Amino acid sequence: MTDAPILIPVLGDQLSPDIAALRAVDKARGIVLMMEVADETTYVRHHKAKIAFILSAMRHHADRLRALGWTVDYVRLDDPDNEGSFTAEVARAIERHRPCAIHVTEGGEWRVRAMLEAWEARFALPVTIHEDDRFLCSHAEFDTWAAARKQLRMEFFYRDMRRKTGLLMAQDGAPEGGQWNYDADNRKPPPQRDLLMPQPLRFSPDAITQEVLAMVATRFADHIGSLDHFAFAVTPEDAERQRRHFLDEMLPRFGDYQDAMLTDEPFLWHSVLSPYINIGLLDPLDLCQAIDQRYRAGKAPLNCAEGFIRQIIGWREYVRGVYWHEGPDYGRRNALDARRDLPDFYWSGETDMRCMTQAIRQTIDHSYAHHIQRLMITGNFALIAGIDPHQVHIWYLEVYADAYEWVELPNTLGMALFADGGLLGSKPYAASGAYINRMSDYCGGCRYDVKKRVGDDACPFNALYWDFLARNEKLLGRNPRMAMPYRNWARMAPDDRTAIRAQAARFLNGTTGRSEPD
Ligand code: FAD
Ligand code: DLZ
Ligand code: SF4
Repeated sequence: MTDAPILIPVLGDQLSPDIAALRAVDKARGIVLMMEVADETTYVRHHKAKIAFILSAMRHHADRLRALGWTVDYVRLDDPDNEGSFTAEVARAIERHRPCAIHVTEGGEWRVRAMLEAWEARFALPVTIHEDDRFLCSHAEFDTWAAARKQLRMEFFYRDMRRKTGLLMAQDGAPEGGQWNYDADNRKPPPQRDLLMPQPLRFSPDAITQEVLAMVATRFADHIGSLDHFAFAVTPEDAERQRRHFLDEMLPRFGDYQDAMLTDEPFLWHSVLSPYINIGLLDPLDLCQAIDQRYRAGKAPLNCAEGFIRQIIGWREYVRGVYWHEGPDYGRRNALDARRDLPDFYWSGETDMRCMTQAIRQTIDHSYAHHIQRLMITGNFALIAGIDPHQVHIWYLEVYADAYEWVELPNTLGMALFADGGLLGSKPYAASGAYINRMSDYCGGCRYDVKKRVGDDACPFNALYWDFLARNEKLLGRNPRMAMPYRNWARMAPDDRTAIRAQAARFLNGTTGRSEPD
């Protein structure tokens, strides 16, 4: 038997001491390799705060693993010998440590999967790639579920996950309260401005974070985003503080205002926990169990507890399943043949559309927007304006601190843009200004009139919405869930329809060019 060590590369979104590869190796023989590498910081031009968050959390995690007794070899981005990629850094580490094997936990995107799968041949060493069991649903389980269905609807997947976990289940195997889904209770318009509205905790940068922030400010000066508002937790202890704060202060009203938007209130009653869950600082099942307990203790209403748990064991697990099930070409789909370029204002927020400015500016400031802003403001605009899904996908992957391809891509391409032709959603989430007006206070202060369809001051979402329907009638006209809007379109006077389409064309031609087909 050899005494040679076992190398355990731990990637930047695997910051849990329980990650599968660590559990598989004896501490006495394992050498953990953590790598800050140029390829990962630039494969898309991530928001500065996203890079700072991940690198600082990685550095804190290395210290934690050392304190737990692991030997950790940590390669910093500013190390002059750093070769800039996972594979090249593993090669250098092999020279340093002469391991007899590699154990690694699978990565969160096809690009990284291909990289890890090539290591065995390249390094002539046994490489074990462990499945990432931070998720509730394994790849095999999702594939079995999908194979038995014509349509992959989240709702049925979610019910299976409820049964599997026992979350919010009554004694008799029925869902708590008799219904599986309380979404209908979770669409309240925004409340009056509330001086006591909770805000997420802000964590002052410690010495490690300050060093990372300085490095990111210099090295990634040309990436989108501000570091001035940086307040993310970068340790499990601080992430836990935000988790408790959410459970105490936000959860009891989370459901009611889940879809609401208010000017200059980026967070409302949202948890702002996704960055921590996605890199391993918080465990998703543990969080859902805490919410289940709050409900049972009478500290959270059912619509709030169910609404939150559905997002995690339903949507989060489901989109991941779809991402891996559909294969590496999923990201190339463009069912609606949308070919316009992403308008420049996505990078600056400089547009007269106040809803877009609000969603984009807070994204630039905080690397955060909540779900309805992502889906019904920036996503809806891209959908009805016919923006190239690939460009939209890259934008979302870059700008949000919680963005990894396994979760971002299906949400963007499938849910927001309908570019997978209806695999993820049974109809496009297309909406006119009326929806935004109902769910936000944005329209009041906008230079556009949300009630108008045509004219210089008409809300652009209105003409774009009808133009979207008209443009895509061949594909969407027979969708039963779109029957009502198409009936309304058909009922409009021909002159009105012509004027609306001309209005949309004028707006689009002044805002976005067309990209060439692949
Ligand atoms: P809360 O509103 O407090 O929700 C609770 C938790 O549920 C979140 O922390 C998250 O873990 C989970 N969740 C909620 N909705 C979803 C969903 N649709 N898919 C997966 N998990 C969900 N989420 C990401 O984690 N990373 C992304 O890159 C990402 N990109 C998105 C892109 C688009 C176009 C859209 C429409 C949604 C995207 N989402 C993404 C889902 C969702 O918007 C974020 O998870 C949520 O806004 C994170 O903020 P929060 O923690 O305050 O969420
Ligand atoms: C997103 C990211 C960034 C910005 N930088 C690093 C890094 O320097 N080192 C690292 O290990 N991981 C980083 N990550 C996260 C990886 O991109 C992520 O682990 C893969 O995409 C697999 O999900
Ligand atoms: Fe957005 Fe139209 Fe409302 Fe202005 S009027 S905020 S563009 S929906």
